[in-house]
Amino acid sequence: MTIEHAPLPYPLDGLAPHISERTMSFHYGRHHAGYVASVNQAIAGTPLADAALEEIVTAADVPSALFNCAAQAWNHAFYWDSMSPDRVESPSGELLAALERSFGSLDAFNAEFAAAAVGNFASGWTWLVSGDDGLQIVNTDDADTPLRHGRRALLTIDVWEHAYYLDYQNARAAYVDAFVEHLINWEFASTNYAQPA
Ligand code: MN3
Repeated sequence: MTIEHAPLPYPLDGLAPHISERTMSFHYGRHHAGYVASVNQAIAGTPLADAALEEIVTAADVPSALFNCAAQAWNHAFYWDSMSPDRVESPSGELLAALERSFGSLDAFNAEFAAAAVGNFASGWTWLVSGDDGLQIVNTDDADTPLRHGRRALLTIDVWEHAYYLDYQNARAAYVDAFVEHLINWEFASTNYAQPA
């Protein structure tokens, strides 16, 4: 069994003009595909050969090449699902209430999430996660992922330069604004929030 490079949940040009078809063809078609291929190469003939991707991410030594490619494979699939061409304006009632408890309001969350993503001084990721103490915004470096820290991810944005450089060059803030204003898939985040612990 091998790890699947799952199809995108929308066409390559589905997120345009906010994220171009060209960016998606490199990001999904080359970067993400490369991580998936590296995982499959690394697990072949090992005890993890038949494991699910989540198991590989949590079983891999950190740091290790296997962790890096497995976590990046998982993170990217989660990122594609975190966006939608059809703007889903707001979270479910339960998630909205949780966001209001933790951040004050949806607008305050949006501003705090954008500031964290712009300020993440790394090739990394910015996440909305849920845990025992409510909702939090978390930045991770490189391939690091909430899966490894026992936190449930609800939403993520990739802030590695390859995610935005073709469309926005060094203007990460413009990419982050487009994500927050036009691309967040609140239905996906709400479904993740509603899952039993
Ligand atoms: Mn990426």
